[in-house]
Amino acid sequence: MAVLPILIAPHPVLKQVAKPVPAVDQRIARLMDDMVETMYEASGIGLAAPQVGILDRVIVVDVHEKDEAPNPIRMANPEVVWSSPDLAVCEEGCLSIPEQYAEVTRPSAVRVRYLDRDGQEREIEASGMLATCIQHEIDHLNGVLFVDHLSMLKRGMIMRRLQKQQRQKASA
Ligand code: K1U
Ligand code: ZN
Repeated sequence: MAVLPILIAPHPVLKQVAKPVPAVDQRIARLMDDMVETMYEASGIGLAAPQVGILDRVIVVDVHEKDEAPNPIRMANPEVVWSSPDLAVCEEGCLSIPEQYAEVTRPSAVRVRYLDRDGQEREIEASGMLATCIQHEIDHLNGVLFVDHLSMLKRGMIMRRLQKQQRQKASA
């Protein structure tokens, strides 16, 4: 397995729409494993393939608590087949927008169809942080970042703070 470099906004690849994978072959299974390792190394709870520069519809998530065993979920071609009418507000972060956080409103529960690491079709019903994280990752597959759910004012503030932080990091 390998740790992959994570793209930082405003990288143009993060705004592109990823392509469905025709099947979960060896390359996709390997990509899923590398993404799980990359997510853990970055202390994240999710990761989408475009964040590592690959425009395939693949995501990984793991929202296990610190006192629980790791529970990574690998998904190809994830698709929301049902969303709850009730909404939840959750503070979100993004490994492609480091150290910036904001509250985002989304459906509080979702049912998602996907292909697992063995290419088997599965469905999962998620609520709480898992629902938020899966929706955040599916957004990445459609070129959408959590800041795109905010007002133009808040988005501008976060992107300016990010650019300042990246400039300081580059000159340190
Ligand atoms: O897709 C990503 O960039 C990963 C992202 C997932 C995510 C976090 C929070 C809400 C929705 C989706 C992260 O893992 S950011 C880092 C993180 O662990 C975190 C940040 C804020 C709240 C909880 C966790
Ligand atoms: Zn993200």
